[in-house]
Amino acid sequence: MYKDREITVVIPCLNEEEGIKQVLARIPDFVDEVIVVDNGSTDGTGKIAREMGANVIHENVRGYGRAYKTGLLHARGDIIITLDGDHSYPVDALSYLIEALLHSGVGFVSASRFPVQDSQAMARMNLVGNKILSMVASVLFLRWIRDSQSGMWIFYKNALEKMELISDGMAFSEEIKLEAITKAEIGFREIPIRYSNRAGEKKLRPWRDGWTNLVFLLKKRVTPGRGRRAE
Ligand SMILES: Nc1nc2c(ncn2[C@@H]2O[C@H](COP(=O)(O)OP(=O)(O)O)[C@@H](O)[C@H]2O)c(=O)[nH]1
Ligand SMILES: [Mg+2]
Repeated sequence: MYKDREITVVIPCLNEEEGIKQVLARIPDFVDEVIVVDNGSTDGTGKIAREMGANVIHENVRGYGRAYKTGLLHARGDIIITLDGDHSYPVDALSYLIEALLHSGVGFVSASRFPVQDSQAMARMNLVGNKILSMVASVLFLRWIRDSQSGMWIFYKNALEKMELISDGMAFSEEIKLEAITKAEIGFREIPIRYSNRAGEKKLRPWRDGWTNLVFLLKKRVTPGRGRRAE
């Protein structure tokens, strides 16, 4: 519990045995529940996470968004925090981020990796791709978004009820932010964090995922209400 709020951390993992160990070892005591969504890993991710006390949920259909949709269904905390299983997001900043949410007056806070603090942490290509996607999202949705692809979010669980989340892939990251932005009753803020080099192999395919995310943005702008609720 943190200030009378139950806290759930949700982590999607595809072959992250190296990173998940480091992440779970640093989860603070006030976190009530850690959900690791094992997205068909063939390494020891699930076993390690279980041994370290996480609630491991298996989702055999691949995809970052798919993993999140499954994991979020099980989250019971009042406040949900997400991050990657690769130890690239700051686990030691959880209380800072919860405080930011509690003081922000909004329902959804996204941790921005920009301005970049560690120039080694993000490959040049990813940096350029992230900047382009964030710029396009900002123009299309008339709202300044510094890091549309960040995978660390802090939000009240009840914000989920107001969202329509469709994407099974990497576009889930921009989709959940845009849902918070376009649903005025939720509200959106960004707050800078330090981003580090990931452990293990990256799963993002820059060209393919970058293109898919760009098309997703355009489609979402044209047909904002399409799709179904996250099931
Ligand atoms: N790309 C991808 N990532 C997945 C999948 N399932 C879970 N993940 C996890 O989603 C997180 C984001 O992937 P990552 O390679 O770190 O992308 P990046 O942080 O954008 O470079 C990692 O913790 C992955 O292990 C999946 O099917 N595809
Ligand atoms: Mg990552």
